[in-house]
Amino acid sequence: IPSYKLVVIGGGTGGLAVSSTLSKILGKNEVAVIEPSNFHYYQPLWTFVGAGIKPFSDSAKPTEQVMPSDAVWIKNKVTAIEPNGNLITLQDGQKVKYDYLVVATGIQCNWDKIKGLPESLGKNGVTSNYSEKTVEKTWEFIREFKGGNAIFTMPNTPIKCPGAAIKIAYLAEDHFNKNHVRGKSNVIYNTAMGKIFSIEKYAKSLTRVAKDRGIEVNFLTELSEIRGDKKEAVFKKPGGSEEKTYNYEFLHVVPPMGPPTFIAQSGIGNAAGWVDVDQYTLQHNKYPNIFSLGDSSSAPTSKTAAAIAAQSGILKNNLLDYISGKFNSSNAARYDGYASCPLMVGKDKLILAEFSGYTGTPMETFPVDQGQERTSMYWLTKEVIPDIYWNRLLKGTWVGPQKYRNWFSYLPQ
Ligand code: FAD
Ligand code: UQ1
Repeated sequence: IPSYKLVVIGGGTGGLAVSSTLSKILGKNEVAVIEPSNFHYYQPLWTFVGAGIKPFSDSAKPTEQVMPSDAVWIKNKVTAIEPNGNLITLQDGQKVKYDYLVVATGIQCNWDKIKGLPESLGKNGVTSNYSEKTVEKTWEFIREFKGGNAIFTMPNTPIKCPGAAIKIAYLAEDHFNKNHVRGKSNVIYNTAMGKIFSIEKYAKSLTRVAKDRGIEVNFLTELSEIRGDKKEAVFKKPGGSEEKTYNYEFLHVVPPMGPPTFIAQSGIGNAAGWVDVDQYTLQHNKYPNIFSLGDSSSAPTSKTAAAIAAQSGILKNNLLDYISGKFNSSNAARYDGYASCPLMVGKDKLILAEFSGYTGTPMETFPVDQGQERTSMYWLTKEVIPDIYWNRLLKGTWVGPQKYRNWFSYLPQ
């Protein structure tokens, strides 16, 4: 059985941010990354791709190009972990052993939980920015939209980038104006949640913009079925049974999401099925040689790449201490819940939400009010952050903007 000092499951944002640094420190071929996909995606770009602002090709790179050169890429899928035996089973039945394990398998989109969604996706005006297969359809359908109901949905589960469900509504509305079809269209955001955004400050800004732009926002309105042939979408109250059917010409769906199922089956999940880690140290609550970050971890904050940047610094610190026998949970590095969601509200305006998911309070980097929509923040998100992602986060040298936040905090108010 092949054996590695460190195995990282998942070659997405979190997996590469960690394996890049640790493969350099632990030495060539001591770290293995298990990742089935031939492509790595910069998913935050998909909101821009769906709105026709960036080409899809900017969001994808071959996995072999982004895999750390000192790490071993195992191109396979994990089906089970035996945490008591430090053993992993792969899809083809092969086994891999580890001394230390990092789980970063992301969140799973459960398309089949909405009746009629799998068959409708990519056809008859139904699309989603949440799949590499349909994100370009979003732009095709926005361009072709001639009026009627344009509906945007948000499910009743945690999702990655909770703002992404509504950002595309603002961008589409902007385009309908430019295309002179806005006058004969209704832009409707139907969310299964009770709020537009979890952090009060940004919820206020988003509500103001929605009102100004005439976007209808309906709370506790959950998509339950799509009848693609009739262009009908059925909504109900979460947990309720009373239905409301809408006709649509355009429907952007954010699917229900949940943890990958093998986590719970392997006995490393919490009650909800996320990898059960200490939210501050990111070490597993039961198996001390397992750590986890990103969308598949139980850390109760917004599932974003920005959060992973901050988590990666903490995780690497604590895991290296653990490996060298110096780890002590009472004075370990602690993750503060930092997350960020760049909220485009138009083709050159953006509210840069930055906050702690643990305290619910803003943690803004720049010495300006980021609750205000700004062209500068739009440009930062569109032109600078992608570069930070590819060249710094994936290479292990970006652990979030905390340093800059601290510098700016010395400026006179
Ligand atoms: P991922 O990057 O999704 O990687 C998980 C990896 O694990 C994948 O490569 C997958 O193939 C692999 N994997 C899964 N199962 C297995 C298995 N069984 N065995 C082996 N490998 C497996 N974040 C922001 O910060 N800002 C934004 O503006 C933003 N916008 C977004 C917009 C959209 C439309 C989307 C979809 C996401 C957005 N995000 C944004 C969220 C961000 O992309 C994710 O939070 C982040 O990529 C999660 O990283 P991860 O490493 O946890 O998972
Ligand atoms: C960030 O660090 C990050 O990871 C690279 C993102 O993911 C795409 C983000 O969206 C944001 C906003 C940040 C935070 C960075 C700055 C410069 C405020």
